[in-house]
Amino acid sequence: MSESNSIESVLHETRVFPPSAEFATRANVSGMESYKAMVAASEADYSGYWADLARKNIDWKQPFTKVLDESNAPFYKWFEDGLLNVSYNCLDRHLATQSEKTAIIFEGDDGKVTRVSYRELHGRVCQFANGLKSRGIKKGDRVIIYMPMSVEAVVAMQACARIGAIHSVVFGGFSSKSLHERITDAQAVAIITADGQFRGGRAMPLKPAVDEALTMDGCESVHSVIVYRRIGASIELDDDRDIWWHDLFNSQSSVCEPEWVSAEHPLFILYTSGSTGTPKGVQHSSGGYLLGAMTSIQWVFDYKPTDVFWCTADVGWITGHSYVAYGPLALGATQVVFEGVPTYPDAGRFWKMIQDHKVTTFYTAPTAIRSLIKLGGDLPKQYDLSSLRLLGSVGEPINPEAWMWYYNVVGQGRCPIVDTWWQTETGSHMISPLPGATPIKPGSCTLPLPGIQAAIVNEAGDEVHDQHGGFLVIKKPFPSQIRTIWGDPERYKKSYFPEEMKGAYLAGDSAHRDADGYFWIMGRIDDVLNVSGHRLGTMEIESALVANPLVAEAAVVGKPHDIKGEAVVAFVVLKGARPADAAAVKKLAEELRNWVGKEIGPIAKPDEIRFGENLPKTRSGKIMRRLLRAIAKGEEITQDTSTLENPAILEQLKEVVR
Ligand code: 6R9
Repeated sequence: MSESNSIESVLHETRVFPPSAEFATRANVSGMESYKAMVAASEADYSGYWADLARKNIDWKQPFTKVLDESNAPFYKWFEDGLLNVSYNCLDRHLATQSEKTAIIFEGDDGKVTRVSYRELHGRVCQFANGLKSRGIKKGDRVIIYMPMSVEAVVAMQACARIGAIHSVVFGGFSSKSLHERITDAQAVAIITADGQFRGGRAMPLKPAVDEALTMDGCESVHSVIVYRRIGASIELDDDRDIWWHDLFNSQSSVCEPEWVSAEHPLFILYTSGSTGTPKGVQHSSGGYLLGAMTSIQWVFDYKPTDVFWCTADVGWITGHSYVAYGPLALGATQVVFEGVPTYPDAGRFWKMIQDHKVTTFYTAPTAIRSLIKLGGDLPKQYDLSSLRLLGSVGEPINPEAWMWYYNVVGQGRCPIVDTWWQTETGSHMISPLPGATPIKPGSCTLPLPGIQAAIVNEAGDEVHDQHGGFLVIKKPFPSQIRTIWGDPERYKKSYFPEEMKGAYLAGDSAHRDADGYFWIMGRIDDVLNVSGHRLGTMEIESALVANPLVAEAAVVGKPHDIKGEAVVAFVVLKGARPADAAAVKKLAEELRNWVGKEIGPIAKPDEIRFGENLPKTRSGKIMRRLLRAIAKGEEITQDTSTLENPAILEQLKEVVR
């Protein structure tokens, strides 16, 4: 899996790139001594350190008196009696000093550019927030947002925050089934969506998936569907339930007093894949979450008011929450929001946009970098990228080869790369270089941020200091961490704070540290795949496959993929006989791929399907996934297969149907 892949390449990695004197001199955190001093300060007075930052960064309606409450661990609380509003912190507080500054430079799939100032964005958020209130939506209600990348998606999130409603953004590439699962789990009262979205020159409908989800059981809680018109599709509106965004919006006042909430009030729920069962609704707080987004942008992205920041992540993922919808706005930054895809109209799109908008800080995923190398490794040279000063990477380990290209060709050897390790659950960066301080090594996310106590432990939860590695944990609670799994506190405890870990947060990744103490992430320890930086549970894909009437049993594993990081390989046992001719087998495989696409979303479609009369199982009936992983990779089978119930099956499963 990606694990062995990255181990192989990083074991030989010895290059080190210290920050240039020029970058370091101007940096917010300049030199390793400054970093070490921050770490020392955070260790000397842990809660005091975070409290100071919370006072400095956040505008409180009512200051907090309590910092960290550990009395009901692992249900930690931060700044609980403080009152704030996240949207106030992202918008209102900038109006006195920089109301005309551009908050968002939006570029559509078609290349059309719109600029929105802080004053305008504030007005729109207030207007839409009043619209939500007019539909009876109030503090604590859950609102699903199923939208394309747009100014409106940010407005929708901010408007929820303004009235204290808890949003749950569902990525526009997810199917109606996935959407339904999230609507019912969150018991949402409203859905904000669009008629469709443009991607790569094509108009794709969105609203029909909402309609389909709402015909399924358990959606009685939904009383409103608000539809933003993006593609001009003719769609059906249910008079009682549905309303156009513009009809709701236009009649509203642009004054809306924010709802002041406790720092612990849930800002949002974001669903992510775990090792078992249905996706987990990761619940985040308001105060601690905002603090993590803000401090990390200042430290890791070395934020300067003159920056043009561009994080390419969709708001459907945590990266698009912390580094598009909230963090940059809280700091009063100018940022680019992009609707389209990196390869349309050609693989120079990102570079052209960096040139056109004079982007200084560019944050993307290794999978995008790898695909752009493949499609046009020389293309960046055709553009003026001299505005860039800092590059970032997120989502999966970046292989040193892609890192070097990013560094030399995109960054022209001038821009530090911050390889940021973090998760949906951590809310903000945990391990990352500080670009004016940390010497960087290709493939390593380097060192924990100040105030983050990361460590590597063995199965007994004891810290290991050798270089073999183990489980990545975070030893102390930190402000931006997950508060619970929505509606399932037991699962929260079991998933992240298993007893062996002695109170530390178990991240679910394996990692090792080198002689300099740098962290190198090796991959997931659970049955979670990382496909193009997106987390997918093998169980989710297996359940989708067995839900097909033709399928009796299925097992899903990952295998290394040049661009996507990991590819999905499915082993399928049919209920009936396997079709005799090759064309029919191929057709069936295609049918099942599309089925998974419909059940979960196109990102989960298996890259390969292999059919067998059986799956390799131990005599106690456990599927031998290690074996399946070896078969998927085309490796010689060296494992002991003597405990297999049905050894003959292995030959059958080697045959690939594409
Ligand atoms: C932010 C985000 C989290 C998982 C995480 C790890 C992998 C993320 C990484 C990285 C190596 C990095 N991951 N960043 N692995 N280096 N810089 O991606 O959140 O979607 O929850 O995924 O992604 O495996 O556990 P999320």
